[in-house]
Amino acid sequence: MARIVDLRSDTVTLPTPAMRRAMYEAEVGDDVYGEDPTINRLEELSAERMGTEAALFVASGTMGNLVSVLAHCTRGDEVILGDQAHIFRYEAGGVSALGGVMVHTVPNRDDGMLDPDDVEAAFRDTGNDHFPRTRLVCLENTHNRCGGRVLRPSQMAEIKAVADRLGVPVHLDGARIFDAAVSLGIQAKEIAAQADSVQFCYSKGLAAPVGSAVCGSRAFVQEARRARKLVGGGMRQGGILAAAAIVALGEMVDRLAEDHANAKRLAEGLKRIDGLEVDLDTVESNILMSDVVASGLTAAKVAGALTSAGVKVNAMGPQRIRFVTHYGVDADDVAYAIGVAQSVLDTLT
Ligand code: TLP
Repeated sequence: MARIVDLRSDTVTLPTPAMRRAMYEAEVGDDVYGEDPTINRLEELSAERMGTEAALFVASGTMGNLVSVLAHCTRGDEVILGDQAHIFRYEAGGVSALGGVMVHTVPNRDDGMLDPDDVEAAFRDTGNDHFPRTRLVCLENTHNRCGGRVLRPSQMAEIKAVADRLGVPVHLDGARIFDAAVSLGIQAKEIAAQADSVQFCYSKGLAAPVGSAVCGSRAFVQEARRARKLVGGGMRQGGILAAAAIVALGEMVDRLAEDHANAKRLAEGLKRIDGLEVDLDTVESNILMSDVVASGLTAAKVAGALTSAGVKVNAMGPQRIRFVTHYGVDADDVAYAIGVAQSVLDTLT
């Protein structure tokens, strides 16, 4: 069979042998009654990792962000978030469709940050009956569409300060918060401390098959639990899945550094290819973006040709391709992918 290197996303990671064993042996119960010991354990461990009072196991990052917004907001409220935010771009408009919540976007800077002045200017005057009520600010770290860029806690604190002053909470889409933490050489809880609630995924770089956590105060998590039921996310004997997530938290965090090193290697290799542009300074975690402008081709064309040649990638814009490294890709795969990219670009240009 022809060799495949799948760089579409870290969502394609397969569970480790230790995860499969843990799933087989998991003690389970009915989680809607709070009786699944494995989910209860996972929730404790997750809260501990984020430094929050409580955590909730949910089916996906999308569901985690949705129930967080539902817990913070009511219909007609407004959320301020970046125009490149995953919640705005890739979650099927769930907060509006299911929560009746308006989104108010402000531009994301290239590094994934929001301008604190823009956030402040986006706040509504609560004394004016014409306006929706600003109820939440959302950040994302690492930032997916900005190319896996990492926000430092000090940057997040600038946004938190504005939100605190204006009296609304901050939610962090921390789908890849452990990538941010490993990249900065700090604990994830130092990042989580700059938000009132956090969603993070077990199922991306950490390689668990399914699931995310929603973390925050006990009162917030209770509301999120109710919202999870509302959207059909009460999972009964979900401990089978939580068992893999426990292994993910325990064994898969530190190795994210390998994915980051592989992303750097890949970036250096792709940069040498005529027609592909990569800004090495922006490669901070396991995601990198390559510009195809110089090739004179569309990203869809180049991504299609790479995929046909066995290096699977996604176009993330008319002239941008995203490459994501993960547990299923080693240094040899990276070297192979660079070689394939070279010959694909030679053929196309
Ligand atoms: N992102 C996926 C796609 O939806 C684009 C990917 O391949 O990167 N927040 C962030 C920052 C994400 O990147 C994702 C997934 C989610 C939330 C949603 O997680 P899931 O897929 O578990 O619903």
